[in-house]
Amino acid sequence: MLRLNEQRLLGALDELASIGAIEGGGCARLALTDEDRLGRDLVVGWMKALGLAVTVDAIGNVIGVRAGTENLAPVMTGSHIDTVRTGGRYDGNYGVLAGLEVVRTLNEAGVTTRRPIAVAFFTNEEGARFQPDMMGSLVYVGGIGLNEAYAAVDKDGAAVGDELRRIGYLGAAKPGALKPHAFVELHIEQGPILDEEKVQIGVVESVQGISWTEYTVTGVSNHAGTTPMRLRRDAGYLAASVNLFARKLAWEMGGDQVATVGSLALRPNLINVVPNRAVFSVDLRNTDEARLQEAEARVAAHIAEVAMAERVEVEAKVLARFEPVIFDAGLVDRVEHHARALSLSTRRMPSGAGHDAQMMQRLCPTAMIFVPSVAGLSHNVKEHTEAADLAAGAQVLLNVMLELADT
Ligand code: HGY
Ligand code: MN
Ligand code: MN
Ligand code: MN
Repeated sequence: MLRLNEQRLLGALDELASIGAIEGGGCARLALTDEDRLGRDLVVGWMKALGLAVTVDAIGNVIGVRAGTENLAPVMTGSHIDTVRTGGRYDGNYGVLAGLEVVRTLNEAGVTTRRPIAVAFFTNEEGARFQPDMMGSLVYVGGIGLNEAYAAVDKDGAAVGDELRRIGYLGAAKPGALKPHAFVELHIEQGPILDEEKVQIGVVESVQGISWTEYTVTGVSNHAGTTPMRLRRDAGYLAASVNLFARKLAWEMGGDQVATVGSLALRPNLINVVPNRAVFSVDLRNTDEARLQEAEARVAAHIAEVAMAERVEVEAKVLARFEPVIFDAGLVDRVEHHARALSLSTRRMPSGAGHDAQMMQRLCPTAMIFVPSVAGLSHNVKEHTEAADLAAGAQVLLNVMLELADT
């Protein structure tokens, strides 16, 4: 059996993590920043050195293709190399670099495959700077148009289209022109399940639904000392109230329901002024669409009730809304089969995090392979996966792709 080179994979992960490196061993390469550009340039260089035909599409997705003996739809793997601001070194990067290690292993062994093999990284998977998240893969599958994506702006008003041009990744290729035969994404779990249960491979059956909303609350700034409580129109109070409500709701609903108020900005943000403006985000997720809609409705009702009582105005902006996605059953079985054939322990599970694979399932049979995250930490510089687990996941990817490439 073809074995990939674990040390090379670890070395590539370290080298990519050195770009945008931050205190504590993580990396910050927000989408379309100069750090993202440098990471992209490094990976594109590796793709070319492996002899891949590299294309950059109009939303900045990059795909390297290794020719097959027949001109058929490729077997594609990939993920993302943009990170959140407190990113670890494995989220996304691992799937892309493992894909390149698969190619390197085939090249060294002189193995040809019937189908081409493609390795992709998609633009702005994280959605930390520009929303929606999974933007590049969403455009790739026709989920949103290029102009809508180009118009997305960050907190400083910089637009995706302009930033793509600025970093030199506004490509010519039409997103989605290359329709894969199948797509398999290798990723760290980013949650605690595999680590707690000491299971080596997560056979991912689905991705939970995601609901991102940004609320802008307008109240009245006033003196913190002289303004009696009965006269206040405190925008910050509503934001805090939603945070408490959403958290309590998630506990009450139980199951997979999660709720996060991750970003909050108050104005004027001064100790002695009642805030007249609050801008905050609500991230709600559930594997069950009906339950997710219930959570959305209950949060919205709470906001309306408090806004009325506090006499503040609230404007809601949906930043991302994706229903749960079920992966291709046959491909999921194949992942499980190959993991077990390597005597690796497995368990089937949903993904709590969003991934490019959830978009690719709209285009072709798709599945994901998870490896454990130590203590379930991710979107945290302490994100860690043991070398043996990284190697095991990549070996499953190699074996699944090799089999698919000859179907
Ligand atoms: O938030 C997510 O799950 C994805 O990484 N953007
Ligand atoms: Mn990721
Ligand atoms: Mn992430
Ligand atoms: Mn993700």
